[in-house]
Amino acid sequence: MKKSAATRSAAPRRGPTQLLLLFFAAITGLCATAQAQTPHHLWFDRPAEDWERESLPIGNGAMGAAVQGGVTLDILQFNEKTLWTGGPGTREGKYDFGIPADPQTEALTEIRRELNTKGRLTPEYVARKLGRKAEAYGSYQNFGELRLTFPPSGEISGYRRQLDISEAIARVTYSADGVRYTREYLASYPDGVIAIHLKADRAGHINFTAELNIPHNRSAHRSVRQGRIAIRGKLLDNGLAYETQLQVIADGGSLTRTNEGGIRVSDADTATLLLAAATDYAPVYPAYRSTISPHKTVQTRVNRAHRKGWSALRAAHVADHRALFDRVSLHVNELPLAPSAGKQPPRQKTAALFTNIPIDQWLASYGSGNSAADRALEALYFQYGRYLLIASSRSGSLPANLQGVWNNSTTPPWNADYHTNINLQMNYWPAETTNLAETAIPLFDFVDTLHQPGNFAAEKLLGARGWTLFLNTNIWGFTGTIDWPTAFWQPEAGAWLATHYYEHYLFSHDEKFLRERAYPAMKGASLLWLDALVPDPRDGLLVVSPSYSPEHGDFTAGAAMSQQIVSELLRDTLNAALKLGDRAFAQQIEKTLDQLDPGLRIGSWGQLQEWKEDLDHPENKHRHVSQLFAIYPGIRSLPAPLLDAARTSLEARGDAGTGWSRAWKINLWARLGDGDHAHRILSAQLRQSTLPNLWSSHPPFQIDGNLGATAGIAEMLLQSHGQEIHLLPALPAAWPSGAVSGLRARGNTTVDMWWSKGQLQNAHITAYSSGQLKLRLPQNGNFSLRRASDNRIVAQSEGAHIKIFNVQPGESYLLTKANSEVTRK
Ligand code: FUC
Repeated sequence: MKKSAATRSAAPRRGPTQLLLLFFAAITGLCATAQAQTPHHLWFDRPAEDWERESLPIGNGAMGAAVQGGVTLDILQFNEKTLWTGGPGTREGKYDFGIPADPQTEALTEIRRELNTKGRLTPEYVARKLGRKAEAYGSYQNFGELRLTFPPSGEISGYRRQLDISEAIARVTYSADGVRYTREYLASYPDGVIAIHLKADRAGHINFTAELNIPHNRSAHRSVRQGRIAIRGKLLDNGLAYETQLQVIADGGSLTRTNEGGIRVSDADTATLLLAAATDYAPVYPAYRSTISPHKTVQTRVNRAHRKGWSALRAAHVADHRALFDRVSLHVNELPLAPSAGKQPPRQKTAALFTNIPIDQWLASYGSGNSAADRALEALYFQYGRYLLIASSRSGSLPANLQGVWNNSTTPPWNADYHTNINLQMNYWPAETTNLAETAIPLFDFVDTLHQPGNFAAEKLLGARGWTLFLNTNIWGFTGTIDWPTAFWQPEAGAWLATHYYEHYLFSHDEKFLRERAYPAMKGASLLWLDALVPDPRDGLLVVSPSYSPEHGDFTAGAAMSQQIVSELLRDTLNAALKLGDRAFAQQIEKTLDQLDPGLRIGSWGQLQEWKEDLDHPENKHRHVSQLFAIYPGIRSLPAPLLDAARTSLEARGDAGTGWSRAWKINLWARLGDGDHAHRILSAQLRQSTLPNLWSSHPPFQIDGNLGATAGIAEMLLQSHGQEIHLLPALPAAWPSGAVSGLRARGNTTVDMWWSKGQLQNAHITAYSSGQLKLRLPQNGNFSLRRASDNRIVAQSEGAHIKIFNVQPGESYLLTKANSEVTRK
């Protein structure tokens, strides 16, 4: 079992007892088995014909590429996150960040007045008054294609195109004319390049031509020199400067320049291709342009990677990726496992059968009877979400957009932008819980850049201090509204994003982050609501008005989601203000919270109301389940009647939905403690909302469904909202046995667990801060909790299934079930 650096450095201070040795041996054995039984790769037995359904994604956060792996024509479509049309510099000069020159507060007041008298207004009516046509909003762009053309060969055999998600390497292998060929593809974060290595098992057999193609919506100056193709130019739309360079390196054989501007490799033993791309974008309001030319950035990266060479580049890449990926292992099984200390549990006989079938066939056969195969696919899908988050969100670049970092179009769906009424937030749901907190940094960096234009949005559109944005944003600080009636009004987006900063603090206990980054963002987002909430004449409580439950129904005042988000943020900010000693602000928030409508009402058919008035229709199946924000991603514990009402609403909405909608429901059912229901939705997501390459489909492909489902699986196994850590809160019957290691809980702790026959056997909790933890245990079994360093029982119990104990940083605690299979041996 691999551990994070943090876990390693926090090893117990004193020698572990025999019991601990037994436990570690068992867990280690299980996790080693988990690696063996849960494959960390997906593969096809043919090249991709369809980019969206079949390509295999690699990425380093800033750059992404889709591996298609053709035998005679291999197309590597690639992206760089900052290549966007729109924004400042567009030729018409119309870009205004979505903010009107004159305040629209009069129109706002008028709408509020009308809502007070009429109760409801149609989205079309409100959009005419408060919406605006977005100008020069722009779209995320396909950067281009690297095309590798190979000479025709005899019959191809043994073709395999595989993505190894634990090493983050894609590989194409096949045989032709008695020669075995291998191509490896990676996107290196440490070196900032995409690299491809081609080899054959016979010397002198690497022959191909490499060309770069770019879309026509940009000027292009090409040069080919010393094995390097460079293309540079500007987007016609906004003058954004870009450059891409490809270095071709051959070992043995020769390199020649083709008449078409490509590079031919002839009779080489191996070849390496290094690809970099950049623009002169800078995440700085208002110009968003850097003084560093993309030429310099790209040239430096390719030169450095060239000097480093393939082996060192590959080794650094794998080490970098594994340092994140290996922190969590998950294995679920339909059979009880009974490990004995020091011995590995027996391997599943069926393992070989399902790990060795192509992913499209494996996915197609999901649910048709081979439950070992199904469980392994679920675990793979969980880890694939972690892989995709690592590949599309690393420090130093923009956050994961609607398609992560992968986009093959110049007019992608929804501009492949950042939607903030669920999608961007969902992308980051797994970041903390699945031990990838670093991947959330691009989100904070990005949202920080929205504060300034967000101040103008607050002022001009809401007449308030602070900052916010609405439904959607681009990389150019768009914080205003658009004119799409059933979605444009989402002024709580800033508040929702600000809660992510606080989550990062709750998981990490990083007080510097809280003080310097989270609190300013949270305070600014809260300030807006101190100004923008209005008293509701119906009951005098403070409400958001106008308010719109995402993409559903009419405009009203005080829809549940609006109120729940604002309440969540204000409570987070109050806690942070108290912690940091900002008493004056804490008092202001307390006062507002006292009068705030919390947006939690039980309606006539027992449902959690979506609107302040009881308007919900029990037959309604809308994909957004916005009224359940407080259940998830909200982090407060709620009283049982509200949870029951949430259950009623969720049941009425049904299990169907688009990719992200199902993913949300997995999290919600997990929070409601119904693992079987969560699992049912996960199964439907795999069957109906997942493309053969395991990308989630809305349709079209959207990364949120992948990342949301990964978060949902983590939430089934471990929860830590409501000030307690809940072990196996929603374990489905389909997963009677399993082991997970490395999940993170709020309170700066890491948790490993092993369960068997549907029952928790042991858990290992490592603390990284001092404080008090409260553990909620499954109902079955009696557990003892011991400190690893001296084997002392540490917890006081509060009721049979609650353990409360003080923890020290670097100390581990072992929870053992009486008569557990480990302790008996
Ligand atoms: C939200 C969703 C849509 C889609 C879009 C990108 O507006 O309601 O279904 O996912 O984002």
